[in-house]
Amino acid sequence: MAAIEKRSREDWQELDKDHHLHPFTDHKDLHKKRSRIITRAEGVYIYDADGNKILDGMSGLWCVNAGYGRQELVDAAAEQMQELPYYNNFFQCAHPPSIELAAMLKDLTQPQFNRVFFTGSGSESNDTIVRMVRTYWDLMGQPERHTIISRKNAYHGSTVAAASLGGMKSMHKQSGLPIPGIVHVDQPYWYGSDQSLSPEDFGIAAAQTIEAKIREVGADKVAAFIGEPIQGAGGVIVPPDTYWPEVQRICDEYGILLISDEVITGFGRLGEWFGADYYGTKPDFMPFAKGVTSGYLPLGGVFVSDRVADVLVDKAGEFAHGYTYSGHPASCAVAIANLKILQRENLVERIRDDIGPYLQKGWAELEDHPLVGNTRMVGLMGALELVKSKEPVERFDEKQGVGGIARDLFIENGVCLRASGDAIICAPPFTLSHSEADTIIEVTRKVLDQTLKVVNE
Ligand code: PXG
Repeated sequence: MAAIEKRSREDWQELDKDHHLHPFTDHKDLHKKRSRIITRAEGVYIYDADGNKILDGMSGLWCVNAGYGRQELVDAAAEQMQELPYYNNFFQCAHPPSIELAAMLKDLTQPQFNRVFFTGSGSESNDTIVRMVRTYWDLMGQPERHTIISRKNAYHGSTVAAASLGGMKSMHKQSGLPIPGIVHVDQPYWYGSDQSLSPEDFGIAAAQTIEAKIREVGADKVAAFIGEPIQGAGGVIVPPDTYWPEVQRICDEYGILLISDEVITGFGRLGEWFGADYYGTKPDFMPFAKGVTSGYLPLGGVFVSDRVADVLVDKAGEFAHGYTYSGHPASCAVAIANLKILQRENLVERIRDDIGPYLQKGWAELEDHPLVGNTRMVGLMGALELVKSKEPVERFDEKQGVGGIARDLFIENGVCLRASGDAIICAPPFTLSHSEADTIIEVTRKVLDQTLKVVNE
């Protein structure tokens, strides 16, 4: 018997309204129009309860990288659940899926990474890192090295520590964050600057805000710097090429740990296995989640470099931290099957050499549209910014909600993209075909025309 009752769309919407609190949602606003009920998916398409077919240009929430309908992943979960649906990795136990996955992951990463700590999500991964970073410096005899530097507009998750690492003002405001010992510097957002510097000089200057913060806090008090290789939820902020090498130089010079948050960029989205590989950094930690299972089951984790792991193993005694679902067997089995798909179908190389450049070309051409101030895309991670005027850059009034208007028009036209303010974000599954890429570009052009009409009314 099916576990899920079959009801009409209206019945589901009613139950949803009465009983379900959603993440990142204005419920009063939602209840005026009701939820869009998604019932199934196949390939790069999702289907709603009315049978509408929508091209998912966001891979769910940046995670369904291998696409929907992968029977192999379903089988991996079912087989593992029959064999061992749950057991933990606490108290001197382990199970084959977590062991096999840990060993497999090590082969995909840079040589300093030989060990992984499993969690259930990206937020839990970043909470884990806050504790590991501070424990590491305690064990190194420098307990005053406590402060973690992050960036404005960063997104590192929604738990208390992860939201503190994040630089979203609206999140901080709602619950008295950040927690002590977390400070924020500028993001490397050249298009959002006054553009008085060249992108190259701006990249260096943005990185040097980290150095200024280190001096302000005191070099002996800074523990780590965290950044997403490309900021995702904050609007796909692609840093100038000069940025990450300068960040690496600063971290090296002051001996502070570098955390590359790979929750979105990990497992291929930029056409390299990790964002750190794309930008040539050598991080000490890499939190991951999402794409490791292509979102089929929840799983996260932290790659811990030898520099830190050796100290934790040798000196920490018991590291008193862990989650019931750290390395859940079914999630690990799905991750292994998913990574095998990425390898067998050469999906990461496909992004670098084929579908990435193909979609990037069409996306860049959208810049000729009167509403589009800027386009950017690396691998299959892109954004375009809707502006009132291009030269000089003039933004729409926030209250107009132009990004939201465009997002709703996208859905009406059968493509799901996400709005972050007035930036439209695109991060489709790695399996996107050329004709599906053409559809994204054609629909985007049409939606831009329609949005312009609404704005001019
Ligand atoms: N780090 C980064 C870089 C992320 O993008 C997290 C950590 C937290 O992961 P979990 O698994 O705890 O959600 C994320 C998550 C959006 C959106 O609207 C982005 C995320 C999550 C939900 C929505 O862009 N990123």
